[in-house]
Amino acid sequence: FLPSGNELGLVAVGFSGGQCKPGVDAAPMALIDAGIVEQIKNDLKYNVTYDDKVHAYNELMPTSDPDYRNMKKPLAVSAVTRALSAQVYEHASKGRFVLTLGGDHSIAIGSISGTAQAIRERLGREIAVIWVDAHADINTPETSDSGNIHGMPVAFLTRLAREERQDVFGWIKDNQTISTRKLVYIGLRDVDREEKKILKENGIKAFSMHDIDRHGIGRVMDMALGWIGSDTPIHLSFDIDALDPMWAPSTGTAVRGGLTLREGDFIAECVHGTGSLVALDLVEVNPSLEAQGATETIRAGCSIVRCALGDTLL
Ligand code: B3U
Ligand code: MN
Ligand code: MN
Repeated sequence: FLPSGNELGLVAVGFSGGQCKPGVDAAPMALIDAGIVEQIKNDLKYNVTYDDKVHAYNELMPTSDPDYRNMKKPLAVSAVTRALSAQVYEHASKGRFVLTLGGDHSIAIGSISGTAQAIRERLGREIAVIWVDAHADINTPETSDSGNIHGMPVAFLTRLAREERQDVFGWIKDNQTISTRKLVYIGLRDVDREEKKILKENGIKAFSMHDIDRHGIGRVMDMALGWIGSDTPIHLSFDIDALDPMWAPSTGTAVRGGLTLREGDFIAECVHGTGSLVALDLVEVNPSLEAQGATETIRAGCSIVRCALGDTLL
């Protein structure tokens, strides 16, 4: 089921409405200016399908978007992720590997639902999701303290949170959802109390920074990929804040005690090595925060993407 012929579809999503800090919408352009597309084409030899646009989805923005069930900007996030879901589906259903450059992590509602649907239809398979992040992003609207939807995407994708209203994620169909059994976290270190309860009660596989300290990233990757099992299509959703702020300071909610640059790259290399990776998100790069560190954060993001696409050291 490998995406055939090194075909890659790129979607650039300049959206920041899943959280409160402006600037994360500028990340796709910053990554592209740093040469990510050339690297993918020339160095890694992918055939890239890209509409040459950073999508802001301005035409989808509601004039009024009051909080609903404690969610901030519910209409905007729902509309953008719905449109993104269709874009990602379009690429994935044609057998392309899909690279989505965010944007805040709420956009994973769109990218993962699109991949899940395409892989179900094309291969009759459920995808696995590897979520690399300092945070679990599995709050329901009711458990969230912040109301920021970038802290909720996993809840909506797994149906732990659901909403009937079509304009507030009610558009998510069963064939666009993922199973909690095929979800694995790596890098967690800032998980809300209610989220910990959700992880426990649902038996969700999670490797925290403690686990990485104890076992080393090599064994953690063996365990993570062993849990998923070989021959399962994988969507990798990589939040740059999984990296320690030493390597990726320019992100909305930096948490100290994170992954080194090499550990982040290693995760991406290992997932590539399965031969089962079908889609990748890179999210939460915010070049306007810690401006001195923006260049390194962008370079770290480019490096993660290259590693996930098969760049090798030797
Ligand atoms: N869990 C908190 C904080 C958070 C989640 N994701 C990020 N921050 N980046 C929340 O708001 O749900
Ligand atoms: Mn996240
Ligand atoms: Mn995060």
